[in-house]
Amino acid sequence: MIEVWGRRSSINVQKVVWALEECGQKFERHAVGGQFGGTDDKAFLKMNPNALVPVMKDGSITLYESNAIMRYLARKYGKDSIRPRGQKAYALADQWTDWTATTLNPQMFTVLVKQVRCKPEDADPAAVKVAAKNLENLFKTANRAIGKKPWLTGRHFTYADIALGAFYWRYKQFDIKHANTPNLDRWLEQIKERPAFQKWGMVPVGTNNDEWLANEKKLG
Ligand SMILES: N[C@@H](CCC(=O)N[C@@H](CS)C(=O)NCC(=O)O)C(=O)O
Repeated sequence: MIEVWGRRSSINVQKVVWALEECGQKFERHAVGGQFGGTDDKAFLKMNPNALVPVMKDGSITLYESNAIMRYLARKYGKDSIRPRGQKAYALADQWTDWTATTLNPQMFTVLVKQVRCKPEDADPAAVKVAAKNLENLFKTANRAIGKKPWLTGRHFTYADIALGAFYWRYKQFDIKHANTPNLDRWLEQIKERPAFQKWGMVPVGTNNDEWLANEKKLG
């Protein structure tokens, strides 16, 4: 049985368990990280010396890095579900997946830790304002790229839709000024219809630290 280590409030864990569900794979998940701790345990550090979630174990393969895990799942189990079909779709799926991690995530992280997941005295509205402006531009870029296409890379759903979908869902919950991105809104409506997203991706982020921590505990 595939095993996953990670708390459900983590966006990177959400991507992995959502991908597993899309691939129709059964798995066992252990709530680790955040309030649950465990990432500094010797056994965990052996799996991921970075002390971060998620970690996935499939037989003799133990992997960290959520996007690497999604790509592994796509190759091994994702034909007809999350695996891109053809060179162009593969190239675009990787481009967008990397974009979420390297370009989008730093701005998302600023809003998360300076507005939602911080004590009131540690909030930094100025930094959040700058990040929100950057996010408007970034999501407008993605909005133009998806255009009228059903999914990010074309006609078929791929792991890139999971990578961007998890972030866009969270973005829409942030209490900040949002970009006008109707193509992404239309695409998110399709994502919301997917049972795997409903089960693993539709996770409330909360508007303040207390809500965040309460959600984390409730979700496991
Ligand atoms: N690049 C890594 C980032 C992993 C990461 O930053 N994980 C965060 C949660 S999203 C974490 O483990 N934080 C510490 C904790 O939960 O205790 C990935 O995509 O898997």
